[in-house]
Amino acid sequence: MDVTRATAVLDANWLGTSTVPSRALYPHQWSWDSAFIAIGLRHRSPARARRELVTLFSAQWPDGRVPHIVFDPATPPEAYFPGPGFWRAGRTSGIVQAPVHARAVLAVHEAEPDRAFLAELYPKLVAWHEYLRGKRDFGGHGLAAIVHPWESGMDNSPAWDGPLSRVPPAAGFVRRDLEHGHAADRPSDEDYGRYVRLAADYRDSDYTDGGAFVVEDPGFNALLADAELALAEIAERLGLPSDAHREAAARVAKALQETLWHNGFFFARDVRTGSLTPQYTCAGLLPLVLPDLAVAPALLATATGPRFGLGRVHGVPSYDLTAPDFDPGRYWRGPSWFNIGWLVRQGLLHHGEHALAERLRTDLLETAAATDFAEYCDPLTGTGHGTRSFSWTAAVTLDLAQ
Ligand code: 9WN
Repeated sequence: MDVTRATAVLDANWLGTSTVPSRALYPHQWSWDSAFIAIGLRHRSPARARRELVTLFSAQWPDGRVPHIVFDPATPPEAYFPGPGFWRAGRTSGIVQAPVHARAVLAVHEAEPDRAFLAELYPKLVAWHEYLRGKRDFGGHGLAAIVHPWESGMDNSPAWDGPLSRVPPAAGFVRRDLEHGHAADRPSDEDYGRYVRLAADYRDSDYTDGGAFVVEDPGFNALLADAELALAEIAERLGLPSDAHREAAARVAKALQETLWHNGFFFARDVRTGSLTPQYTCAGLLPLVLPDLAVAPALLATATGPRFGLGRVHGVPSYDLTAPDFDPGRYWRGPSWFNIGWLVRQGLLHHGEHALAERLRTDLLETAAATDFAEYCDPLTGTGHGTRSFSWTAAVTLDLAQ
């Protein structure tokens, strides 16, 4: 029943060669959304899941970056801001999102083996990871830096408040998101002004220089290390050498540990000041996806403690439940997101926490169905927030229902 409804959500959001996260709020293809969508879709239509990823990588830039948005030419430009006219980068945006794609490609192949698909995507994934580990190593010690909060996928995370405070907000633009979402569930106007300023500055540097916001995010880098491990498996399935990928994964994981681990948690680092941002956010839990994480017991203690309440709340809160500015309904400043729940569950399975993983799985399935596949939910009550019929919430349902 829930599987039927989740499938219907993905069918309704399918554009013909890719899936929109949401018809009204996000009417184009988004990078990390497509990876989660493919992970769910593979159970209903492996062919469509392959197409989703092939379409995304058809928009890869010559320097290897995979853009965070691929614009749908049939959608009016005013439907989403900032649109193609703002980015001036052809049919894409110019920033990136977290590299969950190798994991998705491998998962899709496992659902229905297809050597041609793997062979087509492998060199593209290699170029993508090389871009991140090379050109994005602004800090110079082996971590990929993000240059915009949108790149983290956790736009208004409290961890960005410090670095963002250096960015003067832009004015003179119209927020399209507020036509489809409640203002209380979305980032503030001031934050939006800063996002627009940063994106314009990056665009004006021809998408090369980091500006005022250059941050090493533990979530982004944990997913990069995991992606290299997935790429090693893809190489092995193709009969190619895989050592370089495993070594790359180990280097990123080591840098993560040495640079971002502090007092039992992973924090983001502001490259411009050299300091760790002090907020406990769900990005700091994502290193749990790495099977060889020596600090997993300490991190699990934080995950199950009062700050995240894992097992006693709905999903995985995006922000510290004990922080004075925790907000259960506002975007990445408190609510639980279903893709993060899916990733943390993978981590729990890696580290032998089977009972907790099962509790999380059941809760994610129930909450997704009860909220009509909401974009995010209140961790304390399970009430849905944001848009409904959200693609990755439906996709995560399809995968967890297996
Ligand atoms: C900006 C599409 C995307 C997700 C992000 C989420 C939100 C966009 C926005 O929607 O960001 O990229 O307009 O707010 O934060 O994680 O990929 O679903």
